[in-house]
Order: sequence, then structure tokens, then C-alpha cells
Amino acid sequence: MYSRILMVGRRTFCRDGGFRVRLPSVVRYADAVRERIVAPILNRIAGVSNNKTIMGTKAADRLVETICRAGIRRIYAVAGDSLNEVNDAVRRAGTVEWVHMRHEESGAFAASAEAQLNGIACCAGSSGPGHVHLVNGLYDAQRSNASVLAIASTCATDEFGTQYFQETEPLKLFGDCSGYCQMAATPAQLARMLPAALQYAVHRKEVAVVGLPGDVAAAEAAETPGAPWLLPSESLCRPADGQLRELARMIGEAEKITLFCGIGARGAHAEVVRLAGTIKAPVAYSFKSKMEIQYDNPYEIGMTGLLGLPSAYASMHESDLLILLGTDFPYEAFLPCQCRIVQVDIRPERIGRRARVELGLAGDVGDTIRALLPMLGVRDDRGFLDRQLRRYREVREKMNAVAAKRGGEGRIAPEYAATLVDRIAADDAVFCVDTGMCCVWGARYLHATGRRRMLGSFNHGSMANALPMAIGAAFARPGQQIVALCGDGGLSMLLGDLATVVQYRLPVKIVVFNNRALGMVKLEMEVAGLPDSQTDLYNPDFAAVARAMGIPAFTADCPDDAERVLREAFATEGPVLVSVQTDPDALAMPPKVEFAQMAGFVRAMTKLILAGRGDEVIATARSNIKHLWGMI
Ligand SMILES: Cc1ncc(C[n+]2csc(CCOP(=O)(O)OP(=O)(O)O)c2C)c(N)n1
Ligand SMILES: [Mg+2]
Repeated sequence: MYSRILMVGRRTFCRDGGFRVRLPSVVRYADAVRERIVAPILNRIAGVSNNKTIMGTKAADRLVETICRAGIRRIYAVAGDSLNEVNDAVRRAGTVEWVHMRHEESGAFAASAEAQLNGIACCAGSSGPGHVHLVNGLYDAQRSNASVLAIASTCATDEFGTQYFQETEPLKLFGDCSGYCQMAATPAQLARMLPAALQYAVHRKEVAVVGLPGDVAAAEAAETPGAPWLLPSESLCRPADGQLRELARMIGEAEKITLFCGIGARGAHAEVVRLAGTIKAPVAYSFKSKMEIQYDNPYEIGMTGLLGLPSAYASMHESDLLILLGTDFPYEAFLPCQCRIVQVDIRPERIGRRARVELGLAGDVGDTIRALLPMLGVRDDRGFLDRQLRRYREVREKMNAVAAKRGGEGRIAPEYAATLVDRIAADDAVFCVDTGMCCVWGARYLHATGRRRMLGSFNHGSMANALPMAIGAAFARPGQQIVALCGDGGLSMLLGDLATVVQYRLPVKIVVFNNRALGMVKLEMEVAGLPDSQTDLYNPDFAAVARAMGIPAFTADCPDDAERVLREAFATEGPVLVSVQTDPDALAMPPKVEFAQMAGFVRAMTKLILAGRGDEVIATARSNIKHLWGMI
């Protein structure tokens, strides 16, 4: 327990027998001097050896102690001004690591990844630009339900509201990208709000922002009447029996049932497979839950959504009962509106906001299925299930045929490159995929093993997430292979943090899908009938850049070399970068191509021809003829 403190004049007596001397305010500004010169002298005079006893425990020390107890192992941050006290407390404590990032946004992405893998993580940014840089990564963490504690240090309390140098208002700035966001105005308040922020982050799975003025961090720590630690708790959560019986009745009445799983079904793989087997229902899933649901699952029929497969789309649309399990899948265009829909979600506020749900059940997916199963009889009729599984097999054969087309020199087919990565990567690899076409290749060609994980900016959809997430994953899972699938646009956006990979010798395998374009945007424009514009990228030689920064690097130019180069790269110890020169004209077909999209595409191609860019149209047609065959 912390020592009780009594204040008398300029001396502070401690219940544990020592005393601390309160220093003149001018000395407060020179902490290094205070610790290294003043403290030893005072200690000698007082005849005590423990510097902390005489100098006092600062609020920043108490913060480090509290987050360490909560399981936080590191703080991803860029050092600076108002954060200096925290930085110094971390150094003195030696219990939590300060990870020196090159951009606060990268720090927040890294924390998001670590929290998604290990349960909790922390990042920090100093006042003004440090806060603003944090914001994008924190949005990602918040939308990913990652338990991230963000320390937003601010200018001193005396300066509040004066438009002081670098003044930003955390409550306003972080209000929309956090579930908890408060300012610590005094050490006593910090002592009380920090455990509350941790409880919030861990139990609500949201971002908690602690605004921390520099002077509060430097002030003497105070105690809290509450518990100064995190109190993790596990509970069962399922709907009432009456509601489960209602679901069992609806299942009994339905002939064709599909289950659609989201990330909320993570940890409920066995229950989902048992339910599917009992009621003979095919299992579709979202991109986010692919790695959790696809493996060892004889009922899986693939993903739906923009990146998904026609088999999942068709099964959901041919069903007379669709059961949504832990999914807040946002694209209502891919959800059917003709059938009965039941939705199970631990967060009841999410139920019914995407589709015409008839029965909404609040509960954990695993707990709910476990309670439901005894109410169900085993169904014999596999007709619907087998039809869907057959269609899925056909779709996969077409996909494999597409991936077998390897492309040409400087135009390696990205599907082929992704297939190679899938084959070469470890069984327990953590993949971090960049927003853009890498998501499509990851979604379609990386396979689940039960031990693999895939992280991406799935809900916030930010570019440049893959590299910093891979940094967080490498810290969080030191024994596992970490693979970043980066877009060339994405990598160049937060390129500076390649230096973090080098500085900490993180053995991340960075694969750049270098299509010299903002490929996803190019596709978006084309399907909307707009000729693509401002989407071409003039890139540096990424392998040369990586080498200059101290990372061994390779370039794969030709399809014939791609496998050898990737194998060599993955076998390289430590960090490595491979730039795969992929086809800039590669398209990806969604599971259901709308007539309007096809018409838009034709319109865009016509406009390109009229603008004298006919050669690009021919290249696009050549690169994508494989999809046309697949669609026929
Ligand atoms: C920060 C941010 N800016 C813009 C976008 C819009 N956007 C989505 S994907 C994309 C292109 C990504 O290009 P690249 O990283 O090269 O990947 P590619 O699609 O070419 O594989 C853009 C600009 C975004 N999602 N995030
Ligand atoms: Mg690109």
C-alpha cells in the first residue's frame, strides 16, 4: 500500500517514517537537475538512501504503477514537452517500456493491434500536434473495440483556456473516438479516474482517453479511496429462456437456414460448428471473423460483402431464416430483406440497425448457443446445406483458376502473390492488411488455420494501418510471425515508422503490393462511371528505401521469380521488405455485380478511350479477362 502523507509547512512527513522536502517551484522545471543533483544531496542530509522517500512519488509515477498493474506492458508514443514527466517516470520505474514511434498515429495503430491481440494496450501523445496525430489511430481502435488507454498530456493547468502554445482540448478532440474521455485536474482526481478509465477500456472494449496536464503529472501523487487497480471480471451473458425458446421455434419452422458470423463469434468456433451441424445450416462470415470461423468448419461457405464470395451471398438470399451471430456488418445491400432475421449481439444497441430483424437477442454468441442447443432437435435434411456447399466448391475452383493466372513482368497478378504469401506464411502468422486492395487479396486468398490472426482497419477503413499494426503485433506476440501486407500508397503514408521496425529489430515481414496506384480508388471511380484520375503513384524503389533504413529487402518483378523471392524473404531473420510489382489494372469483382456497376465501368472505359487513353483500356481488359470468364 502507498504510504500515508501528512503535510506540515514545506516538509511532508510520511507515515512510513521518512520525510519529503517540498521544493521551490523554480526547481520543478528542472527535473533532471532535481533528481540527479538535488535529491542525492537532500538524501545525504536526511540520511536516507531512497530517493523516492525524500523526493515524493509523483502523479506520473503513480500512473506508471497503475497501468503496469493493469497489464499494460508498453506505451507507444513520441516523447515531448507535457509528456516528459510520464516519460521520466517510465524510465525510473523500469516496469513499462516506452516504445519510441516516429508518428503518434502509428503509435495508436500499434496500440490498437496489441490490444486486439493481448487485451489491453496504451499509447500517448503530447499536447497540440501530438494529440491531433493520435486521432486517426484512436478512431481505428475505437471502431475495432480495442481496449486502448490513451494518455493525452496537455499544457499546465494555469494555461488552460488562453490559447497557449500547442493548446488542444482533449474533451473536444477525442470525444468522438473514445468511450471515456476525461481531464485530470488534480493528482487526487487522476488517482480516481485512472482506474475508472481502465475499467471502461477493458470492460466496454473502447478507447479511454486520460487528459493529463504536465503540472499534474509532476505534482505529488495522491491516493484514491477506490481500488487503484483494474478489476477484470468474466461473466456469462445470454438471453432469457423464453426468448431462446422463441428462436428454437423459428428454427423449427424454417426450411433453409444460414448462419452469418461476425467478430462477436470469436471464441465461439466450437459452438457455431455444433449449431450448424445440428440444424444443417451453412455458415457465412464477415471479413473480420474469417480467421475465427473458416478453419475446421465443414459448414463454411465463405465471406459476403464487398470483398466476399457469391456463395455466401446466394445462401443468405435463398434462406428463409438468417441468424446473425455477433455481427454489425455495415453493408445492408448484402443482407437479404425477404427472409426472417434473428440477431444475437452482446451489445443490444446494435441489434436491428442494419436489417429488418424480427427477433433480437442480447447475449454472448457462445453462451447463447450453449443455452440454445438443448432446445433443438437434430435435423436430418441436408438438402439446402449440400446445395450451398456445392456452390461454394465451384466458386473456390473459379477463384483458384484466377489465382493460377500469374500475370507478366512488372504486372504480377496480385491474386497469385497473395496465394504465395498464404502458402509461405506460418501457421500461426498474424497478418496485418492495409486498407485498399490488400484487404481484397487478404480476404480471398489467406486461409485460416485456427492459429492465424488477421488485423486491419476493418471498420474505420484508414489507409496505412498495416505497418504500424504489425509493429504493435510484433511487440505483443514476440514468438509469432508477423506479416504486413501493405499497399504502396499505404506504406508511403506512414513510411517513417520503418525506422521503428529497425530501431527495435522487429522481425516483421513487410510485403508491398506495389501496383503504382491507389488501386481501390481507381476501381471505385471506374465502377461509378468516372475515368480514373489522380490515382497513379510515382513511387520510390521501396526495396532501396528499406535497405537505406537498415532493412534487408527484395523486389519481385516477374511471376517466375515471385515464389523464390518471397520464400527467401520469409526465411530472412529479422525484419525484411519485399516489393512485389503487381498489376496496376487488376480489378476485383464483388460477389454480386450490379448492372449499374457494370454500366459504370463501361462508361468509364469509354471516357478513357475518348480521352486518348485507349491503351489503358486494353491493358485493363487484358488483366481482367479472367474475371469475365469466371462470371460466365
Ligand atoms: C487515410 C485515408 N485516406 C484516403 C482513403 C481512401 N482510400 C481508400 S483505399 C485508397 C487507396 C489505397 O492505395 P494503396 O495503399 O496503394 O492500395 P491499393 O488499393 O492500390 O492496393 C484510398 C486513397 C482512406 N481509406 N484512408
Ligand atoms: Mg497501390
